Amino acid sequence: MFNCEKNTTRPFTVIVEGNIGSGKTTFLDYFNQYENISVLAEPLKMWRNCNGHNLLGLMYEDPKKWSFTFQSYVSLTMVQHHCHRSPHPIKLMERSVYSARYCFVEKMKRDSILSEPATAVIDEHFQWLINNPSTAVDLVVYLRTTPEVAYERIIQRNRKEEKTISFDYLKELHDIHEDWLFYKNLHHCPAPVIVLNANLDKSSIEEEYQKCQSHILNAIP
Ligand code: DGT
Repeated sequence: MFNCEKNTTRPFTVIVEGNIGSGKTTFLDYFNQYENISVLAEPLKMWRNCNGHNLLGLMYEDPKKWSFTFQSYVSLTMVQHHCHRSPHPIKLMERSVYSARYCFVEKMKRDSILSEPATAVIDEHFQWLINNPSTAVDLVVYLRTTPEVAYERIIQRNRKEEKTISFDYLKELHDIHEDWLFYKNLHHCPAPVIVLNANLDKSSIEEEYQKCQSHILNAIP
């Protein structure tokens, strides 16, 4: 069994989840102001450049060919974040091994993008990971948007790899997040969930963030 935090106390670990375009980065930026929190943004830069290969771009260009490769790399980079030795008592992570499996791989399974053998490997790997102490989490913050708002934000930010994302894709990914974290009838939640209204725009969202601020900041005495 691996435990990257061996001989250290595991920080209070918060994973920030929500659909593509739900505002996870803005949420993390807000909590960056606190000195006792380590903020780990999603390793998007690595996904766009794995030894010269843009795996994110390849996955969107040809999902059947590249999804397994992409998910393998997502899993590695997420484990690196779960294992990150935080110098602070609180750690905030953008996404996790959980949303990779419970949302994205779930969607790929439904769309028959992954072969059964590929899914079997991903599942064995995932089961092994979540039985290890390093992937334990203490709180989930679910940034809940409507798919319409998330879609509009994706259009506005205009990331070149994401041009092929359709509204239907985003809506199904939304439903999967909802079933997992709001209705809690899909997969198990790894920790208690705080749901925030992430449809609000930048001018009013900080008030919404404050609803979970004390849960995070007061977690460690
Ligand atoms: P935001 O807007 O700040 O809430 O965060 P985003 O939308 O930049 O971050 P995220 O994680 O929702 O998505 C970044 C890109 O990476 C997006 O195109 C979806 C993709 N992505 C993230 N995790 C996975 C995964 O496990 N599998 C697949 N297929 N795509 C993923």
